[in-house]
Amino acid sequence: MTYQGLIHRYGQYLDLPAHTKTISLLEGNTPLIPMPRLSAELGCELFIKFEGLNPTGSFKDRGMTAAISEAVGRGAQTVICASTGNTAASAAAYAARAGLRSIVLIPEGKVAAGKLAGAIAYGAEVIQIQGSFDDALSLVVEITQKTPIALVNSINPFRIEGQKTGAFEICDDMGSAPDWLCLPVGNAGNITSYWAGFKQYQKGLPQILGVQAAGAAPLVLGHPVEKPETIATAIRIGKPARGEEALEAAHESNGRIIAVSDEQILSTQKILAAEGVWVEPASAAGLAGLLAESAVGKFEAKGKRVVVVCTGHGMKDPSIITESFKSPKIIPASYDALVDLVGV
Ligand code: AN7
Repeated sequence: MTYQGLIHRYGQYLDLPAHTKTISLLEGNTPLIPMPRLSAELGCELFIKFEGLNPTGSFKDRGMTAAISEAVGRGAQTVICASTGNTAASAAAYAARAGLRSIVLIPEGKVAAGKLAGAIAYGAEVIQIQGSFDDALSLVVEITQKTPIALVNSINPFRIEGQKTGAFEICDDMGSAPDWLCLPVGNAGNITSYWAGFKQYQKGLPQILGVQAAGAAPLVLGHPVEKPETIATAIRIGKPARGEEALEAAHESNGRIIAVSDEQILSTQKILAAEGVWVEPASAAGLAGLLAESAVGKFEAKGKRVVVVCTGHGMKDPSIITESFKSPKIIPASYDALVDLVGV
């Protein structure tokens, strides 16, 4: 039978109410890509779980199929979220599919072009907030407490249920859990979901390396960050809603949460692209963290199977690339000019 999406495949493992009415775009089922050159360099067996290949280009679709399916089944007519961009695009797509109105609040001027375009294309009402993601999240929490609008941020428990499927897929593909799982941490829904998923699936437990951007690293600093700043706008979050659970996941798994600089994030984005895997900046954070740990001898690589979750596609944030690279050269439409330039 052809693939029918995550609720169809893993619904029996997800704690969703009986009224849930499946809304799917055939999300999930993303590839676990072997990385032979990086494996050789690091001395471990490294795989990328490429979540950028979900229908709206990020891992958010795993949680959104569950959250929107529950919301529509309970009769919700409008959904809302705060977002650094990917949640907005995903909520907009699944709401459109379900025939719901969607409203998304984003921090003014801090959302990557591909995400904003997606949210608009799928028909969301996009509202820019003169403030941070954290300010936007407070607003959507308040409005959903006082009105029938449904909240689809990862505070919504069904988002976590759906996102557990990332862990299930990895276990199914590898036969058991890897030794390490590395991933970026922003609002901390994904790390919470993966840990819950691995615990539930009982195919072994990885150590978890959660990675924040240095300018937005509340879980490393141990306190909220009032004015988070990073080029990785997806994880430009100063007060993670599930911060406690993220710290618990790191602790219980005998792992840790660390921070990497924007320079490390951008150089790792290039390393991945040089392997044919183009991810958005935030999505390079997991590997950036692993490389940093390895460089200072804190990563015991030998014989280890490591999965790095790359959460969003590079096409989400094209300007990061075009701004930092020289524009393509321009020549006349002539063979001689081409041969001259190519130098053959
Ligand atoms: C590519 O879209 O918070 O720790 O509003 O887009 O579960 O928040 C996005 C987060 C990592 C962090 N990678 O995941 C949003 C939003 C990418 C992301 C994260 C996000 P969480």
